[in-house]
Amino acid sequence: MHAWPASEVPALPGQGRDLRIHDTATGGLVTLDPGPVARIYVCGITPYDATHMGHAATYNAFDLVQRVWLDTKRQVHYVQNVTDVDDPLLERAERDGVDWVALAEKETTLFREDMTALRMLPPRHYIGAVEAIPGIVPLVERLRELGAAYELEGDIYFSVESDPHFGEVSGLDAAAMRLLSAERGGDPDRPGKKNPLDPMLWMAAREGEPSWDGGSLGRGRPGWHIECVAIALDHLGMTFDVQGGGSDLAFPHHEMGASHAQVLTGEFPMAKAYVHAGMVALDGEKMSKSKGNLVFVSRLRQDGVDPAAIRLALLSHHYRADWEWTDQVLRDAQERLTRWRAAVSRPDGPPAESLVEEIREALSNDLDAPAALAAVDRWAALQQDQGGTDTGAPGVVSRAADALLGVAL
Ligand code: 5CA
Ligand code: ZN
Repeated sequence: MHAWPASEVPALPGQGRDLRIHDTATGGLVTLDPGPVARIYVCGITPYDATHMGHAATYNAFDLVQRVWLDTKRQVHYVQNVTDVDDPLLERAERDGVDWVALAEKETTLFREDMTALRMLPPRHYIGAVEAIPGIVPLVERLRELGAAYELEGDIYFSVESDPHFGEVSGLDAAAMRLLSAERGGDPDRPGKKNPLDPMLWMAAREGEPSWDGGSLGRGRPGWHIECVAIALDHLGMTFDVQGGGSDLAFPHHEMGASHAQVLTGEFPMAKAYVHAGMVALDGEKMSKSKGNLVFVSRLRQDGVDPAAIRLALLSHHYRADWEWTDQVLRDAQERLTRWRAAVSRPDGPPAESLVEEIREALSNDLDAPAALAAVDRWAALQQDQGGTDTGAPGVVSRAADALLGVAL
């Protein structure tokens, strides 16, 4: 699949800083030292509805990761998937009487447009589940050979007990895992499973549903976790730097994915940091396509909201916090954008070198975007109150906002 066009990332004076970030598996901050090429996998959308503010907030967090690394002059190998075949997509297509392929294409196109408008840097590889199937089949076959997978009425399951590290990503107890498994696409109550938590690797073809040739697995379609693992291992290999997504993916998705990868390769861990963004809510409940309590990026854009203001609204919350989308959040962001634009539109201003360092420091400290915004606010207030004589400063501030925060002033 093709991704979307990259906005330019201006070069900044001085030196970028290494990223310290919260890792769900260890529960603490880790300083990543990726070497010249940083490797990150971020779970992409299931394209059955438009991009909402929750998705945008999560992709904003990982866009900051990429920007921090680019600022250290590293290359970034960023991989993202599109879950373009899965139960929720097929169910929505059925409900609306539309072709599931057409629905996925339409929503993926809209997602690309939203990401472009928000200045999210594209992944280097943007891969659909369907196009990954030829790579998924041999992995499931290999898991069977290793005795880590078994068949149940034609479907193939992964045995969580085959990974001694199972449970280490989310750190949850069995009861909590069971509850979340039932809520998030698992089938803990299906009779005949070795362990209720075992996730499906390959689902045998169902009447009226799409299916593909699975070689020795028979016709069917892939499970959700093995999809991401196949794509990640293919493009990044093992022990990549960051596995990212929203906090609703920590269990079961990233837990299962890590176990699949660890059993397949015999190496540990799959990722050096499992990074999870908080959940954005609307009217007190997590924004979700299944609940329908959504604010769409595309809707705001249609209404004439400047994408830079949407971006500032996302940046005004720490990525790990759960927060509530309100009209006031957007109004505050619009007001901030106006202040910042006025401040950089003058021919000179207060010196900005230390501001660049403050933004760098804030972002390298577990992506503290609110602290970065506060630093720019202080410079803009100084500009407003006292002005300055540094003719390079407004340009430096514009370039820093663009390069490090993805905000075009
Ligand atoms: N296709 C899978 C991942 S492989 C999936 O979870 N798709 S999704 O469309 O449901 O979500 C895409 C990304 O947005 C995921 O990282 C998910 O954790 C995140 N996300 C979904 N809802 C919210 C929300 N309300 N707040 C923050 N992030 C969210
Ligand atoms: Zn995923």
